[in-house]
Amino acid sequence: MVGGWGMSLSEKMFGSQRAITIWVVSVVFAIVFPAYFSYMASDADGSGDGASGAKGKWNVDFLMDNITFEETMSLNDGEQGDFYFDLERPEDQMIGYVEIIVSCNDNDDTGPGTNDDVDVATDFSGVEGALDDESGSGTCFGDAVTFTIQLTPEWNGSSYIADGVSKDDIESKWNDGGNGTGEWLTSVTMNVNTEPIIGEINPIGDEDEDVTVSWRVAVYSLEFTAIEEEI
Ligand SMILES: [Ca+2]
Ligand SMILES: [Ca+2]
Repeated sequence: MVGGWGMSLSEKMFGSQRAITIWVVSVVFAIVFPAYFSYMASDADGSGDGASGAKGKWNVDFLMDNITFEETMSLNDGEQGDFYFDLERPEDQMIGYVEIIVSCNDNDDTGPGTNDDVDVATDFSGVEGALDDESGSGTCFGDAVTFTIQLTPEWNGSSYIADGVSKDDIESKWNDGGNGTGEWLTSVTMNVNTEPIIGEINPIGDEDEDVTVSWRVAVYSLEFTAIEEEI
């Protein structure tokens, strides 16, 4: 006979040793992989019925917004100005941090050593949560003093991927603990510096400066989605 018709049954099916090897490997894959997939599936289901306690892989994101407020006062040399900002609980949002910027810009005189400066101290006793007070000094040449007070620990608004944690774990991590509302009192004492007063050349000198205290409250709500594992 001619061609393939003369081959044995095994020769027809497998053709060669190499073909047999491919067959065996294929059969192993056909058995092992469905078993692997069903094991993985039952493992994922078994840890919590898809409820909030189930551990998984999540894409964690934040919807962010700012609450801002500012007030400006003119202060004389040695005068203290008390700046008040009352923060109410934002609806359905957490407080990430509060940034306080004290700014002033003295352009009344230009000689060396004539730039006004400020001493700043806070009183957060009216704010919910046991916050440490801040203090600092700076020159009236733009932003003189900046404080950042963290309310949600570690929060900076960056999205990330969390693996091996539950929905509950993520929600409890990103939480301001109900802190941050209330009166964010910031007191500024002005130090006016001026050129020497010499008769008609500089009859009055620099007497005061405008100071602005601005608060920026970074608020957010949590947004996360489960990531499908690609196998
Ligand atoms: Ca000055
Ligand atoms: Ca001034």
